[in-house]
Amino acid sequence: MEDTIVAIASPPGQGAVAILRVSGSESIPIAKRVFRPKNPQAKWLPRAILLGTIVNSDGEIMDQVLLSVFIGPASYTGEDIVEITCHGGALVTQAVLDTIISAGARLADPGEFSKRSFLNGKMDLTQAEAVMDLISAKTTLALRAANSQLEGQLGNRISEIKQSLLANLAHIEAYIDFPEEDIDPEANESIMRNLVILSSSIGNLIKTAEQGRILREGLHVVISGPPNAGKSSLLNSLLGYERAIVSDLAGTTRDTIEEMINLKGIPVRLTDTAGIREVEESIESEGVLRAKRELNRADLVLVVVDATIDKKENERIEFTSSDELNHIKVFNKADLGIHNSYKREDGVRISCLDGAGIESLVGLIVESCLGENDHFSKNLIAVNSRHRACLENSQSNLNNAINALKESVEPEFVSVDLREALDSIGEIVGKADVEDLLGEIFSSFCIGK
Ligand SMILES: Nc1nc2c(ncn2[C@@H]2O[C@H](COP(=O)(O)OP(=O)(O)OP(=O)(O)O)[C@@H](O)[C@H]2O)c(=O)[nH]1
Ligand SMILES: [Mg+2]
Repeated sequence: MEDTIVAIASPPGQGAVAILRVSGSESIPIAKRVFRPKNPQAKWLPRAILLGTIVNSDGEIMDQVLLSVFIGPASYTGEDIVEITCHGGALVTQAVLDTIISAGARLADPGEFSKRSFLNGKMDLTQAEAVMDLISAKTTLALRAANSQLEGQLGNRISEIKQSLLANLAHIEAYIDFPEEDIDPEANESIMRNLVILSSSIGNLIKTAEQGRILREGLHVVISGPPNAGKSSLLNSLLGYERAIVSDLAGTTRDTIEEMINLKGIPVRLTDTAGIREVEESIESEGVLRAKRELNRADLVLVVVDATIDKKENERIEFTSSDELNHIKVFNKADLGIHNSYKREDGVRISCLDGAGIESLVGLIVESCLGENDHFSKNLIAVNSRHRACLENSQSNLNNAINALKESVEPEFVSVDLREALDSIGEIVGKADVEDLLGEIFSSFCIGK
């Protein structure tokens, strides 16, 4: 925290401009060593933007730049920050960076700016994590969830739970401190009720973890089925361009093909696979193996069949195991007419040729991941796996406390459970002394953030 750090904050490569960030107590003295303002009278006031040149120790001009001044604590990290906007060539950016390092700054670690922001109390851990979610968001829904977390929605909910836990813990501890007072059975009842409510609020947050995973990593949808059913055609239809080779030869697709798409705000990892059948030929049989392996990793399987063929015929072409998987049955080639054997079957009738039914299929895919849970669309909270582990830990301690109260166990034991519940909740928004945890979170950030 004592070092003044510097990093290129814009992506690598060539662009109109690039941004370098310097943060720490020495950032202004360091900048003054390398920056020659065009107007020598220009003042280094908070939020001032100065025009000038960056000059190395030999007096050589590296670039003409704009320099923005932020005086702590009113800055991203809470420290003094200087942001330098230089021309966006790879070489010039590196030259400016080297000049600043020679003048006394150290190259920042990944996420070090955000880590400082957290350590200086500018944001809690959930907000710091939201910065990374925001940067990597693939769809508008993911972006909205990240923004709501950055605004502090999750942090606020956690604080409310923390406050309430603390208040109930204080009651319990009062009994420990004043053992001569008898436990008022009514107060006991009310504490128990409060704890039950808290446990269910935590449960509601845990329920958002699945959506959190989908928004961050994407829903993994695998297209599977017998050869020639139109699986690759469906991939292309959903993507909107001819990504996979389509042909009337059975066994066209061999390797799995994966593409990321945005279905109504849900990021979806869509995988096309080889048609499943018994084959001798080694390349195709490897494809079939891969296709089967992919099924085990799927969140949702689209089981595509050519519905112009008799159902018995399709089933003869060995396609099993779909019943145990989360799946949607898709009857393709509806433009040619559906075979009688499919008339009464549940599933979506589509045609990749004329696009019929594709919208309904998209609707079903989206519903399968947001379906019963309107919790998400209301408040856009979607916890990540770290939050989930803390929440589960907290809830199980809380439930122990509730059971202990029911069985009128000594208040000391109840208090221990509640303290542990409180610790796990506290870990979500962060305690500045958990170095390991911080290292783990911030190391996944990019340099300069
Ligand atoms: N009429 C009609 N033909 C379709 C439709 N969808 C696909 N086809 C045709 O069906 C044939 C097979 O399509 P593909 O998309 O290659 O089928 P696949 O399931 O990927 O086949 P494999 O990769 O061999 O397993 C092609 O000739 C497509 O043009 C459809 O909705 N209607
Ligand atoms: Mg194919």
